Amino acid sequence: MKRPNDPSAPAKALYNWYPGHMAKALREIKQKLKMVDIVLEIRDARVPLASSNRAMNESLGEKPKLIIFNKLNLADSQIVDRWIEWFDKQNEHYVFVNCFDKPSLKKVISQARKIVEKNRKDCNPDYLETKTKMKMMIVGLPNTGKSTIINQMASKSAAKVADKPGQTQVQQWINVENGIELLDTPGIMPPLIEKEEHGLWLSAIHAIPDDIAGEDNVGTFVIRHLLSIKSQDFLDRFKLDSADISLDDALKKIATVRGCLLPGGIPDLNRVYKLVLAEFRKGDLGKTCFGVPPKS
Ligand SMILES: Nc1nc2c(ncn2[C@@H]2O[C@H](COP(=O)(O)OP(=O)(O)OP(=O)(O)O)[C@@H](O)[C@H]2O)c(=O)[nH]1
Ligand SMILES: [Mg+2]
Repeated sequence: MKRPNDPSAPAKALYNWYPGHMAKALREIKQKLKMVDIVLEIRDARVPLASSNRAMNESLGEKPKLIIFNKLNLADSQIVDRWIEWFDKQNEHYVFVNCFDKPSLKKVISQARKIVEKNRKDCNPDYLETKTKMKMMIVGLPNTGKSTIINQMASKSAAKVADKPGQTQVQQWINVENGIELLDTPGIMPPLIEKEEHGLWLSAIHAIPDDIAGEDNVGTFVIRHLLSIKSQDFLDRFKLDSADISLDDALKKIATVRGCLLPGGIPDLNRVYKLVLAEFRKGDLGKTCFGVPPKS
């Protein structure tokens, strides 16, 4: 594994994580495509573009697709509004949700059904709306909440979920009421992450395991980011008086406030990075987004 402090590591390679089960999962997605009416692509509302996967999307061909930007409850609502304005100009079906909110998930299902019915009519002008069967394949990057969405839609714990990327490793069909069948698939990373910044964003939201880029690298990035946006939740939680402090001072203060100290009062940085990442991912350090919509 290439570590961030390894000078021989090319920046692009640092964040690449493409274990064997992902290549297999992509092949299986292509095989099952014919069986489904629609693909739900799950992305993370905090990283709306970089949490997509161009290689995977290309293999979906012309299949109707609905993009779900999940984890809305962790995202900065002002930046989300800018993304909504931007996505309204793109030719794609999309919705932002917190999947633990049942009414918004119901809307997702009815939006998917509309897309499916329109597609059926477009393919066959004599088609009469049936409102019966609908098969949906759920795809996306690891840890974006695919299995959780399925469980929420099915109102049961049918698919295993975990707060770590790579939980689902095999496909699984799950039946929902009203003739809906959902296909859970393993999270798939793009084979190559082109920009270092995207690698950091995806590590911060835990689409990439921490041991790929290193907790120190990801933890440092998250602290710098929270200081740069002057997150009040972050400042309050660690009793920081101001965001205009150095990274070192922030690390020392967090270590002191949380008692992460080695003998002699030296900050235990490994513990600090771990706790910052855990609390950030729970949303305890404020709602945030990485990046803003492109100008064009
Ligand atoms: N805050 C918040 N957490 C969510 C949401 N959706 C899912 N999660 C959490 O995200 C974590 C990952 O969920 P999973 O459903 O296992 O993600 P997955 O996409 O199936 O992951 P892989 O199987 O690894 O590809 C879990 O800890 C969920 O509780 C959401 O809308 N908001
Ligand atoms: Mg899963």
